[in-house]
Formats: sequence, structure tokens, C-alpha cells
Amino acid sequence: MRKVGLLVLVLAVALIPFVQARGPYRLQAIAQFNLVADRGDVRTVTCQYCHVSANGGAPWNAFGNEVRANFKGSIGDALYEALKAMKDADGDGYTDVLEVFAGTLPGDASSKPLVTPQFLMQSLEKAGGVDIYKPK
Ligand SMILES: [Ca+2]
Repeated sequence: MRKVGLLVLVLAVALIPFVQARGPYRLQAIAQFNLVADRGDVRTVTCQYCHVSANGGAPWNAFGNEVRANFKGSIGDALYEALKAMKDADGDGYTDVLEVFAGTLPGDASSKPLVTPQFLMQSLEKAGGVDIYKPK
């Protein structure tokens, strides 16, 4: 029994870097997408921009898979390339960049803006277009 406990402890310690390694990706997305940062222990931004689960990890949603397909070593570049592609990953009628601009989830079709895509696009263009999401 003691050996099992030790094994669990060793595995838990060994897995910590893999769990924490994703923190920087999340922080990059918060900075790059101009999202509201966390307040204390309250996570104001979920991992669900890219992941199916609010806790991150596999699997990824449709937008997360777009980001992964664009990943060549820089998460900032991968996020920007995914938005520049002007795709609608979740098929809800709003391109991914418009969803990020509106603060809705680009990989979840049940989360979408309340205004028209045309209105959002005009607002995004006035704000500087997709270039406002270049890596920071
Ligand atoms: Ca959506």
C-alpha cells in the first residue's frame, strides 16, 4: 500500500510541469486577444477559447485545432495566423476573429455575438482590423 502511495506521488510530481506548461499559452491568449485578466482566484477567461474543457487539456475545440495546425513554435504567431485565416471554426456564422473581437468563443457554436457579422466587421476595421491581434 505504501508503494502505491509513493507511485502516485511520483507520478503527480512528474506531471506538474505538463500541467503548468500550458499556463503561458493561456496568458499569451489573454494578452493578445485583449481579454480581461483574472481577478484574484476567479478565472475570468476560460480555457474554452481553444479547449473543450474549462480546465484545458485535450481535446481541443475546432478553433483550438486551427491554432494547433498553425503552431510552428510560437503560440502568439499561431493565434494570429488562425485569426488571419478568417475561418469560422465552429460554423456559427461568425469568423473566429469577429468572435474574439466580440468576446465570444470561436470554437463553441453555442457562444456567438448578439450583433450582425457586418456590424462587427465594420467595428473591427475601425479598431485596426485583424492586425490588432498581432503577437505582443
Ligand atoms: Ca462561437
